[in-house]
Amino acid sequence: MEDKQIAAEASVKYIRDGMIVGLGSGSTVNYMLRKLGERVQQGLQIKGIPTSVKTEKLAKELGIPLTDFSKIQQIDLAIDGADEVDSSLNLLKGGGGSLVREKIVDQAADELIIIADSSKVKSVLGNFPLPVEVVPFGYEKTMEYIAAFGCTPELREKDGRVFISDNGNYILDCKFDLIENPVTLHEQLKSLTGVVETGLFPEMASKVILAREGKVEILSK
Ligand code: ABF
Repeated sequence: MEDKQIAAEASVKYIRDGMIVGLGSGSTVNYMLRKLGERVQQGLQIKGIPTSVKTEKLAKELGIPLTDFSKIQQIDLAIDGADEVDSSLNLLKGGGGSLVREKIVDQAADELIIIADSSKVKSVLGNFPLPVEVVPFGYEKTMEYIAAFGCTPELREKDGRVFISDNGNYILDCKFDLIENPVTLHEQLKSLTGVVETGLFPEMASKVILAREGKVEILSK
């Protein structure tokens, strides 16, 4: 079993009867969904809030009951993936293009658990290009403003066409040298009118469940 699957399946132990669970996105989360689906078939009573159209589709296929923000008061636990994690549990996310809905769900949760293989752990964020979701209107100008913070923004494409997020926006993948101050950079980028959200999730995760060569490791604040 690969490390990301080990980490994903270990996270399901934290889901208890009656919980409202934020369901993240990505291949590691997909392993978690499959394990969660098995537990639901065995009688676990939970309802999930999906963070992407892809997650919603897989959750439905697995028989995981879903709900939405109009029907719930609180999200007890969110489980999500990440592209990078630093030693302060700051996250760089959005490689899958679902960062806006992920952040809405993750920040609404009482607890956020991140699942990943150990290759995601970095001393400093930024080796992975930072995804930034932007409004399509005037994105060329928004790109200029973002580049002024010391990066090279690139408009994400998929299958030869501009990638459109679940929210109808564009994603810019912004290559920084390194991101020494993720909180400051996030705030600077969010101050730009055309920016919807950044893939920096500073100080949000309460726990990171990793797997390294088959063994589970837990990072917590
Ligand atoms: C999602 O998990 C995204 O934010 C992130 O890009 C992705 C990581 O995908 P994978 O688990 O496939 O590495 O939450």
